[in-house]
Amino acid sequence: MDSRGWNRCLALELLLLPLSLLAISIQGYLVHMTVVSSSNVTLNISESLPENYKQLTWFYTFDQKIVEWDSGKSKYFESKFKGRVRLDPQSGALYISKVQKEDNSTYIMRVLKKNGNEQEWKIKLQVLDPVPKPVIEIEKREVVDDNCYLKLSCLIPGESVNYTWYGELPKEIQNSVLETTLKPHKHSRCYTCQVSNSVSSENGTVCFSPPCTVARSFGVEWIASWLVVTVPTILGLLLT
Ligand SMILES: *[C@@H]1O[C@H](CO)[C@@H](O)[C@H](O)[C@H]1NC(C)=O
Ligand SMILES: *[C@@H]1O[C@H](CO)[C@@H](O)[C@H](O)[C@H]1NC(C)=O
Ligand SMILES: *[C@@H]1O[C@H](CO)[C@@H](O)[C@H](O)[C@H]1NC(C)=O
Ligand SMILES: *[C@@H]1O[C@H](CO)[C@@H](O)[C@H](O)[C@H]1NC(C)=O
Ligand SMILES: CC(=O)N[C@H]1CO[C@H](CO)[C@@H](O)[C@@H]1O
Repeated sequence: MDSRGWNRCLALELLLLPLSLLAISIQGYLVHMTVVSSSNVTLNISESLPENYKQLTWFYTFDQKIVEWDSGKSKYFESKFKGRVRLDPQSGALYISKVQKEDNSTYIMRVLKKNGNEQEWKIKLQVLDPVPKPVIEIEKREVVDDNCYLKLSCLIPGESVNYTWYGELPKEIQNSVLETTLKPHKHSRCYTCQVSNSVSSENGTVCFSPPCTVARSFGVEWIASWLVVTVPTILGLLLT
């Protein structure tokens, strides 16, 4: 991308950031926007429209027109956007209220200039639902000498999310499952699972008091726990 391109991108970023957008990345002249569902979105380009353009059209996909401005009038087409969109002919901005997941698409704005040429801009809009609260499933086995093996599974129904476990761990774990062994301890130990996508994040926390009792939990909707009777073979398996 040339420096003019970058300037445009920067300008666009600065322009869009205050509009409660949570993540924006830009590649070339195709703008990517990621927004949370139910929010209001403005699709806008960073540059001025050509002077005295003749016609301006916003498309949802190439064959689905949303609105067309021509001879001083905006015509809104029958589409799922009717009643939810508004065009600002001055800037070409398209306001969409209450975006839904189904609204994700590459939107196209096409402008017919006075000289008969057409120019086109594309904005790729991704609409994500906020992540739900995670559910932590606990599997524990008390092994000899008050060592407690824990397998904590952070569960989210069918979503594309990132997981991070925090707690008294050598380092954060980027996985939905945390396996650790609680050594004998005096104070309770807590583990937090953070689930996030690019528009939101939620935590679930579970705490254990010595030696291995679930003490407190936050953001945990239900807990399944299996207390497995300790037998030397399990210990053998776990400690290897
Ligand atoms: C979105 O826009 C509608 C009107 O179009 C307004 O009533 C609502 O408050 C707006 N919501 C947000 C979150 O800005
Ligand atoms: C859209 O972009 C143009 C050009 O940068 C700017 O003048 C205008 O204020 C913007 N409109 C909105 C609604 O953000
Ligand atoms: C998860 O994290 C990686 C690396 O930070 C990122 O590239 C990816 O987009 C994230 N996925 C989601 C669903 O947020
Ligand atoms: C989730 O937990 C992490 C780690 O403890 C913390 O940094 C973050 O602020 C928490 N987020 C929320 C929404 O509570
Ligand atoms: C442009 C875009 O992100 N399109 C996606 C919208 O959502 C459907 C279904 O989830 C996907 O198949 C598209 O790729």
